[in-house]
Amino acid sequence: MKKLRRYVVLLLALMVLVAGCGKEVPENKEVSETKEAVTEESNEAPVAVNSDEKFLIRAGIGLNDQHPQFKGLEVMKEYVERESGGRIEMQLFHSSQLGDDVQMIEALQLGSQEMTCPSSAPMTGMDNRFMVFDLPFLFPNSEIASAVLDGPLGQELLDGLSDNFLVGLAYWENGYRHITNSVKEIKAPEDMKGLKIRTMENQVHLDFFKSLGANPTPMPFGELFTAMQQGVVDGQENPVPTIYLQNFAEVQDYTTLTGHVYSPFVLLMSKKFWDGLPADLQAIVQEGALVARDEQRKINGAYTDELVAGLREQGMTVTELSNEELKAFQDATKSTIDKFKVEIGSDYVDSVLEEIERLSK
Ligand code: KDG
Repeated sequence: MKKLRRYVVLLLALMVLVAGCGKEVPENKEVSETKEAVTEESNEAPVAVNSDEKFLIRAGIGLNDQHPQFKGLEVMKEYVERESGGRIEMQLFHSSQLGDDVQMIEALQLGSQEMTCPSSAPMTGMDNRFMVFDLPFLFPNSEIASAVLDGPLGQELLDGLSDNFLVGLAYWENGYRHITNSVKEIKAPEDMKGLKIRTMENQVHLDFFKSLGANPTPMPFGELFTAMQQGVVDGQENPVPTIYLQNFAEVQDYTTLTGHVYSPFVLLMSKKFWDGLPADLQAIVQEGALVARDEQRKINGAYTDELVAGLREQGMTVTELSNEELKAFQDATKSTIDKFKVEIGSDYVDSVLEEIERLSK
């Protein structure tokens, strides 16, 4: 199924490449022409605008415009537009306005959108190694997670994306995920039995919730709120900033701070668009992605610390687990690591585990 989907995307991308041979990306050409027309209408002497010099980056995400992910995009927009002297314009879209994570990734591959920033979970359709980040209770803290992601092991995965018509620019932070639900307080793995939980579209997440006895349903983020509201699912799991800023308290009563997985965002660009960017602008985009990454992680960290209290103010019961209670969740889901190790690639998993151990000393 995964292979079939990949072939369809490859075929479509080939068709687009053949059809577009020797042409500019249409939307980006239109931007230049619009700007030319505006200049010609004014009384000032027309400024010659070379259509090759203006580029439009449409960046779309699933979360809303209050989320640190969107703030990161705002930082990047400011940097890239300033440093390029206006040769690049960034337009930002939130709340799945351009589609869900999988749809936007496919739009990048076809060259009909320039940038998106999914969680790493839906990326596993392209490279199984991304599943390593979905293994439960892997990273002991976010500093170590960032160091592994920004180091050679994380970079290796970003570099591999070019085979899938994508450019991996950087890892941003989604954060430690926690379980919410509308039925009861969760303190032990047994409490999860029979609960209908929305997960991201990813095998490791499904397996994790199955080993807790829950009933997991994969679903795009954009459909989640309504699914909780209508009782299609009892609960879900996401980091604190998302639970708070997407107002999940309106449809969920309980949060348990399980922190069962650290979820990175992967900042992606369309390779078709990237290949048409002059080298100086490529450098500005790459640098902007890293400048914004550092700022985005800072904002996300601050929100994470502050907003646990916010969830209580929104009326949720927030349950913190003792080390012993947390260990019960770890023990119940240990089998997930063994089950997926071969599929991910034993060598890659071992390298990540060794790196975590080295950084933990
Ligand atoms: O903008 C990113 C979101 O679309 C998504 O990745 C958020 O963690 C997420 C989820 O639960 O789908």
